[in-house]
Amino acid sequence: MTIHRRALAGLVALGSLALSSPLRAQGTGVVVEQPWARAALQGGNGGAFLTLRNTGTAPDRLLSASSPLARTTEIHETVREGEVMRMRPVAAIEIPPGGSVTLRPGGAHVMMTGLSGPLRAGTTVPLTLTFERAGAVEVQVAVQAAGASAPAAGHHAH
Ligand SMILES: [Cu+2]
Repeated sequence: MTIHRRALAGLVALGSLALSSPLRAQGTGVVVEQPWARAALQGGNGGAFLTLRNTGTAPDRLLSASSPLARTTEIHETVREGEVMRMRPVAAIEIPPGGSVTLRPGGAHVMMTGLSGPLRAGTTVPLTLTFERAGAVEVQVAVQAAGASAPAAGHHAH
């Protein structure tokens, strides 16, 4: 009986450790596909778009983003208010296990504001995405022309 209790207590302790650990737990994983952004001017704002694929077995959530090029980086959604479309920050974007979510122009996106340098078409900018379970994932975002509406064909970021 005592042995059983100890084993159980050990399991409970392990369980809570796994929950609070910043390290990647088994069964988690988010793949970031086709990150891209529109060209933007120094001092201005730039939107970044990408597909988040959850290869894990539990839901995960994109909690925050950051880029060394931007003063602030937020996760935005686009909502209709009467006749106008407005952007507003969201706390998180949930990605179901085995599913994917695409951030695209006119929808949810990563908003980089106060750019310390221009986003030039043909270059890449680093972006770190932080997930509740998968932790921090750094990607290189391919900058396209200012009027682009989709990622360049054939471009895959790893
Ligand atoms: Cu925005």
